[in-house]
Amino acid sequence: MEIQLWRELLHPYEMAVEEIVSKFNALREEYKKNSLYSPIERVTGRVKSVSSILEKMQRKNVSFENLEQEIEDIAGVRVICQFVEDIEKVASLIVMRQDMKVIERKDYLANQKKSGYRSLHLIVEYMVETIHGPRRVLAEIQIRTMAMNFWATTEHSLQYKYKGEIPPHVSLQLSKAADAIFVLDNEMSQVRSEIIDAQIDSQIQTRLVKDILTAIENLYHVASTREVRKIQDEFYRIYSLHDLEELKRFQKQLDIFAEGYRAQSVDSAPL
Ligand code: 0O2
Repeated sequence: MEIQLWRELLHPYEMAVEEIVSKFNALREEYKKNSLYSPIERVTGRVKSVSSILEKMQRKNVSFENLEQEIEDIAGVRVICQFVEDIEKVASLIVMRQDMKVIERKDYLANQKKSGYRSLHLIVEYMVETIHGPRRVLAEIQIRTMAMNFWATTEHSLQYKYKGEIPPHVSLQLSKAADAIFVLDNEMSQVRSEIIDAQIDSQIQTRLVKDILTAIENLYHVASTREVRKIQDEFYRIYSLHDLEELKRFQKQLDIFAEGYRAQSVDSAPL
C-alpha cells in the first residue's frame, strides 16, 4: 500500500483515539469534581504503527481488503484502574455509552493468557466525523490495574527484545511475577474502601481550602483588613488541626459571615 494511503487509512483511527481518550478523561474529571472516587486512574491511547500492523497481518494471514475488519486494535485505548473491582465498573460505563458499541469482550482476567497476561479487552465500534463524512472504526479498549499494566509493559518490552521467543528462564520469572501481581491486586482490594475514603477526604479538603481562600479574598472588598486578617489567622489555626469536620464548620461560618457583609453592602448601596 502507498504511504499516502496508509496516512488516509490511519487518520480516522487517530481521531478515534484522541476523542475516546479525551472522553474518558472527562469522565475522570466529572468524578473528581463531584468528590467521588474515580474508577479511572489514567488513560492513554495510541494508533498501531504501520510496522506492527504489517507484522500482525502477516502473522494472522490478513489481506489488505480485510485489514480494517480483522485487525481490531489499530486504534488502542488503555484505561488504568487502581483496583481490580474498578475494571468491571469501567466496562459497565462503556457498555452504557451511546457513542460506542461493544461488539466483543475478551476477558483475560477470568481467562489469564499462558504468558501470564491479565486485562479486560472491549472491542468497540466508534463513529468519527471526517471531511468525507462519518466513518465507523473499530477500537480496542484495554482495561487493567496499575499492577497488571506494570507487568504487561515490562513483558511487552521483553517480547520485543527477544522477538517473541522469550527464553524459558525469563518466561518462568515472568510467570512468577504475574502470580505476585495477582496476589498484590487481591491484597490491595482488601484495603480498597479505606484507600478510597482517604482519597475522597483529600479531594474534599483540597476543594474546601480553595473555596475558603476565595471567600477570604472576596471579604477584602467588603470587610476591614483587621477583621479579614483575624479570619485568616483562624483559618490557619483550624487548618493545622487536620480535622476535615472542623474545616467544614469553618466554611459554613465564613459563608454566614460573608452573607452578612453582602446584605449590608446591598442595604447601603445608593438607590
Ligand atoms: P501492541 O504493541 O500492544 O499494539 P494477538 O494475536 O494476541 O496479538 P489479538 O488476537 O488481536 O492479538 O488480540 P489480543 O490477544 O486481545 O491482543 C491484543 C493486544 O493485547 C496486544 O497487542 C497487546 O497489547 C495485548 N496483549 C495480548 N496478549 C499479551 C501478552 O501476552 N503480553 C502483553 N504484554 N500484552 C498482550 P499487540 O498486537 O501485541 O501489540
